[in-house]
Amino acid sequence: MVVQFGKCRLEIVQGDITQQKVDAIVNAANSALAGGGGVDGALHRAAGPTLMNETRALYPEGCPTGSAVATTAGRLNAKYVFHTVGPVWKGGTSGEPDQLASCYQTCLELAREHSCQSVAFPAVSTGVYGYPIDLAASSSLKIVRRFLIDHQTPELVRFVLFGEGAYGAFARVLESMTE
Ligand code: AR6
Repeated sequence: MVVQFGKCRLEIVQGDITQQKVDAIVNAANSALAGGGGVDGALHRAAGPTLMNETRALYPEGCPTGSAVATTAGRLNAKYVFHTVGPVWKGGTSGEPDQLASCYQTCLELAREHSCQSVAFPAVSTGVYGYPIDLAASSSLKIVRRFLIDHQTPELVRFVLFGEGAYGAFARVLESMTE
Protein backbone atom coordinates (compact mmCIF):
# COMPACT_ATOMS: atom_id res chain seq x y z
CA MET A 1 0.00 0.00 0.00
CA VAL A 2 1.32 3.45 -0.93
CA VAL A 3 0.29 6.96 0.05
CA GLN A 4 1.78 10.07 -1.51
CA PHE A 5 2.48 13.22 0.50
CA GLY A 6 3.51 15.87 -2.01
CA LYS A 7 6.56 14.45 -3.77
CA CYS A 8 7.19 11.86 -1.02
CA ARG A 9 5.95 8.28 -0.97
CA LEU A 10 5.04 6.43 2.22
CA GLU A 11 4.83 2.73 1.56
CA ILE A 12 4.08 -0.34 3.69
CA VAL A 13 5.09 -3.83 2.58
CA GLN A 14 5.24 -7.26 4.17
CA GLY A 15 8.76 -8.65 4.00
CA ASP A 16 12.27 -8.99 5.35
CA ILE A 17 14.11 -5.77 6.06
CA THR A 18 17.51 -7.31 5.29
CA GLN A 19 16.46 -7.69 1.63
CA GLN A 20 15.65 -4.03 0.99
CA LYS A 21 17.47 -1.97 -1.63
CA VAL A 22 17.35 1.56 -0.26
CA ASP A 23 19.79 4.30 0.76
CA ALA A 24 19.33 3.59 4.48
CA ILE A 25 18.00 0.63 6.47
CA VAL A 26 16.93 1.23 10.06
CA ASN A 27 17.94 -1.25 12.75
CA ALA A 28 15.90 -1.83 15.93
CA ALA A 29 18.92 -1.90 18.25
CA ASN A 30 19.52 -1.83 22.01
CA SER A 31 21.18 1.05 23.87
CA ALA A 32 24.50 -0.80 24.20
CA LEU A 33 24.50 -1.38 20.41
CA ALA A 34 25.55 -4.87 21.43
CA GLY A 35 23.61 -6.82 18.79
CA GLY A 36 20.74 -9.12 19.65
CA GLY A 37 17.81 -10.99 18.11
CA GLY A 38 15.03 -9.93 15.75
CA VAL A 39 15.88 -7.23 13.21
CA ASP A 40 19.19 -6.50 14.93
CA GLY A 41 20.44 -10.09 14.66
CA ALA A 42 19.22 -10.47 11.08
CA LEU A 43 20.85 -7.22 9.92
CA HIS A 44 24.19 -7.99 11.57
CA ARG A 45 24.21 -11.48 10.02
CA ALA A 46 23.34 -10.19 6.55
CA ALA A 47 25.70 -7.18 6.67
CA GLY A 48 28.76 -8.96 8.09
CA PRO A 49 31.18 -7.63 10.74
CA THR A 50 31.28 -4.03 9.45
CA LEU A 51 28.30 -2.96 11.55
CA MET A 52 29.71 -4.18 14.84
CA ASN A 53 33.21 -2.89 14.04
CA GLU A 54 31.85 0.57 13.29
CA THR A 55 29.42 0.83 16.19
CA ARG A 56 32.21 -0.23 18.60
CA ALA A 57 34.69 2.27 17.16
CA LEU A 58 32.33 5.23 16.62
CA TYR A 59 29.82 4.86 19.46
CA PRO A 60 31.56 3.07 22.36
CA GLU A 61 29.01 4.52 24.78
CA GLY A 62 26.07 3.18 22.79
CA CYS A 63 22.96 5.17 21.93
CA PRO A 64 20.21 6.45 24.24
CA THR A 65 16.58 5.36 23.89
CA GLY A 66 14.76 7.51 21.33
CA SER A 67 17.92 8.40 19.43
CA ALA A 68 19.83 6.89 16.48
CA VAL A 69 23.36 6.62 15.08
CA ALA A 70 24.63 5.86 11.58
CA THR A 71 27.12 3.33 10.22
CA THR A 72 27.83 2.10 6.72
CA ALA A 73 25.93 -1.01 5.65
CA GLY A 74 28.49 -3.77 4.93
CA ARG A 75 27.06 -6.37 2.55
CA LEU A 76 23.51 -5.00 2.68
CA ASN A 77 22.01 -3.41 -0.40
CA ALA A 78 22.13 0.04 1.22
CA LYS A 79 24.58 2.85 1.90
CA TYR A 80 23.84 3.25 5.60
CA VAL A 81 22.31 1.54 8.60
CA PHE A 82 20.68 3.83 11.16
CA HIS A 83 20.69 2.08 14.53
CA THR A 84 17.79 3.36 16.60
CA VAL A 85 16.84 2.37 20.13
CA GLY A 86 13.12 2.08 20.72
CA PRO A 87 11.50 2.18 24.15
CA VAL A 88 10.68 -0.96 26.10
CA TRP A 89 6.87 -1.01 26.57
CA LYS A 90 6.00 -0.44 30.25
CA GLY A 91 2.28 0.22 29.88
CA GLY A 92 2.46 3.47 27.93
CA THR A 93 2.76 6.00 30.75
CA SER A 94 6.55 6.14 30.95
CA GLY A 95 7.08 8.32 27.90
CA GLU A 96 7.05 5.45 25.40
CA PRO A 97 5.02 7.26 22.68
CA ASP A 98 7.38 10.28 22.67
CA GLN A 99 10.45 8.05 22.69
CA LEU A 100 9.12 5.98 19.79
CA ALA A 101 8.29 9.11 17.79
CA SER A 102 11.78 10.42 18.53
CA CYS A 103 13.34 7.26 17.00
CA TYR A 104 11.63 7.93 13.66
CA GLN A 105 12.26 11.67 13.79
CA THR A 106 15.99 11.16 14.48
CA CYS A 107 16.34 8.59 11.69
CA LEU A 108 14.65 10.91 9.20
CA GLU A 109 16.97 13.73 10.26
CA LEU A 110 19.95 11.39 9.76
CA ALA A 111 18.57 10.57 6.30
CA ARG A 112 18.51 14.26 5.47
CA GLU A 113 22.07 14.79 6.79
CA HIS A 114 23.36 11.86 4.73
CA SER A 115 21.39 12.79 1.60
CA CYS A 116 19.39 9.54 1.64
CA GLN A 117 16.32 9.56 -0.61
CA SER A 118 14.96 6.18 0.46
CA VAL A 119 14.70 4.71 3.96
CA ALA A 120 13.33 1.34 5.13
CA PHE A 121 12.04 1.03 8.71
CA PRO A 122 10.99 -2.03 10.69
CA ALA A 123 8.20 -1.64 13.28
CA VAL A 124 10.60 -0.46 15.99
CA SER A 125 9.91 -1.74 19.54
CA THR A 126 7.11 -4.14 18.52
CA GLY A 127 9.11 -7.36 18.97
CA VAL A 128 11.31 -8.05 22.00
CA TYR A 129 10.45 -4.59 23.43
CA GLY A 130 6.72 -5.43 23.54
CA TYR A 131 5.13 -2.24 22.15
CA PRO A 132 1.52 -3.05 21.11
CA ILE A 133 1.44 -3.15 17.32
CA ASP A 134 -1.70 -0.99 16.84
CA LEU A 135 -0.34 1.79 19.05
CA ALA A 136 3.09 1.57 17.41
CA ALA A 137 1.54 1.73 13.94
CA SER A 138 -0.38 4.85 14.84
CA SER A 139 2.54 6.73 16.48
CA SER A 140 5.09 5.65 13.86
CA LEU A 141 3.01 6.53 10.81
CA LYS A 142 1.89 9.84 12.32
CA ILE A 143 5.41 11.11 12.93
CA VAL A 144 6.67 9.97 9.53
CA ARG A 145 3.71 11.59 7.76
CA ARG A 146 4.34 14.86 9.65
CA PHE A 147 8.05 14.82 8.70
CA LEU A 148 7.33 14.15 5.03
CA ILE A 149 4.73 16.91 4.83
CA ASP A 150 6.99 19.40 6.63
CA HIS A 151 10.30 18.60 4.89
CA GLN A 152 9.39 16.93 1.56
CA THR A 153 12.29 14.51 2.00
CA PRO A 154 13.19 11.64 1.71
CA GLU A 155 11.40 10.65 -1.49
CA LEU A 156 10.54 7.19 -0.14
CA VAL A 157 9.86 5.84 3.34
CA ARG A 158 9.04 2.14 3.39
CA PHE A 159 7.85 0.24 6.46
CA VAL A 160 8.84 -3.40 6.13
CA LEU A 161 6.49 -5.46 8.30
CA PHE A 162 7.31 -9.02 9.20
CA GLY A 163 3.88 -10.67 9.32
CA GLU A 164 0.28 -10.27 8.25
CA GLY A 165 -0.72 -8.99 11.69
CA ALA A 166 1.82 -6.17 11.64
CA TYR A 167 1.01 -5.34 8.03
CA GLY A 168 -2.72 -5.22 8.82
CA ALA A 169 -2.18 -2.90 11.79
CA PHE A 170 -0.14 -0.48 9.69
CA ALA A 171 -2.56 -0.71 6.74
CA ARG A 172 -5.54 0.22 8.95
CA VAL A 173 -3.78 3.34 10.22
CA LEU A 174 -2.47 4.34 6.79
CA GLU A 175 -5.94 3.93 5.28
CA SER A 176 -7.40 6.22 7.91
CA MET A 177 -4.82 8.86 6.93
CA THR A 178 -6.13 8.97 3.38
CA GLU A 179 -9.76 9.57 4.39
N1 AR6 B 1 12.42 -7.91 8.80
C1 AR6 B 1 11.40 -7.10 9.18
N2 AR6 B 1 10.86 -7.12 10.42
C2 AR6 B 1 11.36 -8.01 11.29
C3 AR6 B 1 12.44 -8.89 10.99
C4 AR6 B 1 12.97 -8.81 9.68
N3 AR6 B 1 13.98 -9.61 9.28
N4 AR6 B 1 12.71 -9.64 12.10
C5 AR6 B 1 11.83 -9.25 13.06
N5 AR6 B 1 11.01 -8.28 12.58
P1 AR6 B 1 12.61 -6.58 17.24
P2 AR6 B 1 12.47 -4.34 19.19
C6 AR6 B 1 9.92 -7.53 13.25
O1 AR6 B 1 12.49 -7.57 18.35
O2 AR6 B 1 11.13 -4.76 19.65
C7 AR6 B 1 16.94 -7.05 19.70
O3 AR6 B 1 17.42 -8.12 20.46
C8 AR6 B 1 9.36 -8.10 14.53
O4 AR6 B 1 8.33 -9.05 14.23
O5 AR6 B 1 13.62 -6.83 16.19
O6 AR6 B 1 12.72 -2.88 18.92
C9 AR6 B 1 17.73 -5.78 19.91
O7 AR6 B 1 19.10 -6.04 20.11
C10 AR6 B 1 8.80 -6.85 15.20
O8 AR6 B 1 7.51 -6.53 14.67
O9 AR6 B 1 12.94 -5.09 17.84
C11 AR6 B 1 17.09 -5.17 21.13
O10 AR6 B 1 17.60 -5.71 22.31
C12 AR6 B 1 9.76 -5.74 14.78
O11 AR6 B 1 10.47 -6.27 13.65
C13 AR6 B 1 15.64 -5.55 20.99
O12 AR6 B 1 15.63 -6.72 20.17
C14 AR6 B 1 10.76 -5.30 15.82
O13 AR6 B 1 11.17 -6.43 16.59
C15 AR6 B 1 14.84 -4.50 20.25
O14 AR6 B 1 13.48 -4.86 20.29
